[in-house]
Amino acid sequence: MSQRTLVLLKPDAVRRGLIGEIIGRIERKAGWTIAAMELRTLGQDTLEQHYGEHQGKPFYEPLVAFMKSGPVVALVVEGERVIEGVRRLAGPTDPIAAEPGSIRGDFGTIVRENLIHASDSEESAIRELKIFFPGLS
Ligand code: IDP
Repeated sequence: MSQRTLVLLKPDAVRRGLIGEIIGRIERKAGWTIAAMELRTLGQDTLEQHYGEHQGKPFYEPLVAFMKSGPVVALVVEGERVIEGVRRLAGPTDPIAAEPGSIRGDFGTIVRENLIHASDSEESAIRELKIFFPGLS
Protein backbone atom coordinates (compact mmCIF):
# COMPACT_ATOMS: atom_id res chain seq x y z
CA MET A 1 0.00 0.00 0.00
CA SER A 2 2.09 2.90 -1.28
CA GLN A 3 1.14 6.27 0.17
CA ARG A 4 2.37 9.85 0.31
CA THR A 5 2.71 11.92 3.46
CA LEU A 6 3.63 15.51 4.27
CA VAL A 7 6.61 15.95 6.58
CA LEU A 8 7.79 19.29 7.97
CA LEU A 9 11.11 19.64 9.75
CA LYS A 10 10.16 22.45 12.11
CA PRO A 11 12.26 25.60 12.69
CA ASP A 12 13.92 24.09 15.79
CA ALA A 13 15.18 21.12 13.77
CA VAL A 14 16.60 23.43 11.08
CA ARG A 15 18.21 25.81 13.63
CA ARG A 16 19.79 22.92 15.51
CA GLY A 17 21.34 21.37 12.41
CA LEU A 18 19.22 18.22 12.55
CA ILE A 19 17.98 18.19 8.94
CA GLY A 20 20.41 15.48 7.85
CA GLU A 21 19.87 13.37 10.96
CA ILE A 22 16.09 13.35 10.59
CA ILE A 23 15.97 12.93 6.84
CA GLY A 24 18.57 10.16 7.18
CA ARG A 25 16.23 8.18 9.43
CA ILE A 26 13.39 8.54 6.93
CA GLU A 27 15.60 7.71 3.94
CA ARG A 28 16.95 4.54 5.53
CA LYS A 29 13.51 2.92 5.72
CA ALA A 30 13.41 0.37 2.90
CA GLY A 31 11.63 1.56 -0.20
CA TRP A 32 10.64 5.01 1.03
CA THR A 33 11.59 7.85 -1.27
CA ILE A 34 11.52 11.63 -1.16
CA ALA A 35 9.17 12.81 -3.89
CA ALA A 36 9.65 16.57 -3.23
CA MET A 37 11.60 18.72 -0.78
CA GLU A 38 12.02 22.44 -0.14
CA LEU A 39 13.43 24.82 2.48
CA ARG A 40 10.90 27.60 3.02
CA THR A 41 9.67 30.15 5.54
CA LEU A 42 5.97 29.72 6.20
CA GLY A 43 3.48 32.59 6.31
CA GLN A 44 0.34 33.17 8.35
CA ASP A 45 -2.06 31.97 5.63
CA THR A 46 -0.33 28.64 5.12
CA LEU A 47 -0.16 28.01 8.85
CA GLU A 48 -3.81 28.93 9.39
CA GLN A 49 -4.77 26.36 6.77
CA HIS A 50 -2.37 23.74 8.06
CA TYR A 51 -3.21 24.08 11.76
CA GLY A 52 -6.84 25.22 11.32
CA GLU A 53 -8.16 22.41 13.55
CA HIS A 54 -6.24 23.90 16.50
CA GLN A 55 -7.53 27.47 16.14
CA GLY A 56 -8.86 28.73 19.48
CA LYS A 57 -6.73 26.35 21.59
CA PRO A 58 -4.31 27.98 24.06
CA PHE A 59 -1.25 26.66 22.24
CA TYR A 60 -2.38 27.81 18.78
CA GLU A 61 -0.96 31.38 18.65
CA PRO A 62 2.46 30.46 20.10
CA LEU A 63 2.58 27.46 17.75
CA VAL A 64 2.00 29.65 14.70
CA ALA A 65 4.60 32.19 15.92
CA PHE A 66 7.11 29.39 16.42
CA MET A 67 6.42 27.90 12.99
CA LYS A 68 7.08 31.34 11.43
CA SER A 69 10.29 31.87 13.43
CA GLY A 70 12.62 30.41 10.81
CA PRO A 71 12.65 28.21 7.75
CA VAL A 72 11.22 24.70 7.72
CA VAL A 73 12.01 21.83 5.39
CA ALA A 74 8.85 20.59 3.70
CA LEU A 75 9.01 17.10 2.21
CA VAL A 76 6.76 14.67 0.46
CA VAL A 77 7.69 11.13 1.42
CA GLU A 78 6.35 8.21 -0.57
CA GLY A 79 6.28 4.50 0.14
CA GLU A 80 4.77 1.53 1.87
CA ARG A 81 2.54 2.56 4.83
CA VAL A 82 4.51 5.77 5.08
CA ILE A 83 1.80 7.73 6.93
CA GLU A 84 1.78 5.43 9.96
CA GLY A 85 5.49 4.77 9.56
CA VAL A 86 6.71 8.37 9.79
CA ARG A 87 4.39 9.01 12.75
CA ARG A 88 6.06 6.04 14.49
CA LEU A 89 9.54 7.34 13.67
CA ALA A 90 8.54 10.77 15.03
CA GLY A 91 7.01 9.51 18.29
CA PRO A 92 4.16 11.12 20.24
CA THR A 93 3.63 14.90 20.45
CA ASP A 94 5.28 15.31 23.88
CA PRO A 95 9.00 14.58 23.40
CA ILE A 96 9.48 13.59 27.03
CA ALA A 97 6.78 10.94 26.67
CA ALA A 98 8.27 9.81 23.34
CA GLU A 99 10.38 6.66 23.41
CA PRO A 100 14.13 7.06 23.05
CA GLY A 101 14.88 5.88 19.52
CA SER A 102 12.15 8.05 18.06
CA ILE A 103 13.01 11.47 16.60
CA ARG A 104 11.11 13.42 19.27
CA GLY A 105 12.30 11.03 21.98
CA ASP A 106 15.94 11.40 21.00
CA PHE A 107 16.11 15.15 20.38
CA GLY A 108 13.19 16.98 22.01
CA THR A 109 12.14 18.25 25.41
CA ILE A 110 9.51 20.92 24.66
CA VAL A 111 6.01 20.01 23.42
CA ARG A 112 5.81 22.92 20.97
CA GLU A 113 9.36 22.51 19.66
CA ASN A 114 9.04 18.86 18.80
CA LEU A 115 11.09 18.90 15.60
CA ILE A 116 8.79 17.29 13.08
CA HIS A 117 5.29 17.31 11.68
CA ALA A 118 3.92 14.26 9.87
CA SER A 119 0.40 13.80 8.50
CA ASP A 120 -1.70 11.67 10.85
CA SER A 121 -4.06 9.97 8.38
CA GLU A 122 -4.69 9.50 4.66
CA GLU A 123 -7.28 12.26 4.78
CA SER A 124 -4.86 14.68 6.49
CA ALA A 125 -2.09 13.75 4.07
CA ILE A 126 -4.26 14.59 1.04
CA ARG A 127 -5.36 17.89 2.62
CA GLU A 128 -1.86 18.92 3.73
CA LEU A 129 -0.11 17.91 0.50
CA LYS A 130 -2.51 20.22 -1.37
CA ILE A 131 -1.52 23.12 0.91
CA PHE A 132 2.24 22.63 0.65
CA PHE A 133 2.71 21.04 -2.78
CA PRO A 134 -0.31 22.01 -4.88
CA GLY A 135 1.51 21.26 -8.14
CA LEU A 136 2.39 17.69 -7.27
CA SER A 137 0.64 15.22 -9.59
P1 IDP B 1 1.15 16.21 16.30
O1 IDP B 1 2.10 17.20 15.66
O2 IDP B 1 1.89 15.20 17.17
O3 IDP B 1 0.20 15.57 15.32
P2 IDP B 1 -1.04 17.95 17.23
O4 IDP B 1 -1.93 17.61 18.38
O5 IDP B 1 -1.63 17.93 15.86
O6 IDP B 1 0.26 17.02 17.36
O7 IDP B 1 -0.45 19.42 17.54
C1 IDP B 1 0.22 20.13 16.55
C2 IDP B 1 1.46 20.74 17.15
O8 IDP B 1 1.07 21.73 18.12
C3 IDP B 1 2.36 19.79 17.95
O9 IDP B 1 3.24 19.05 17.12
C4 IDP B 1 3.09 20.76 18.86
O10 IDP B 1 4.13 21.44 18.15
C5 IDP B 1 2.00 21.76 19.18
N1 IDP B 1 1.26 21.41 20.41
C6 IDP B 1 0.29 20.47 20.58
N2 IDP B 1 -0.16 20.44 21.84
C7 IDP B 1 0.52 21.40 22.51
C8 IDP B 1 0.51 21.85 23.87
O11 IDP B 1 -0.23 21.35 24.73
N3 IDP B 1 1.39 22.84 24.18
C9 IDP B 1 2.22 23.41 23.26
N4 IDP B 1 2.25 23.01 21.97
C10 IDP B 1 1.42 22.02 21.60
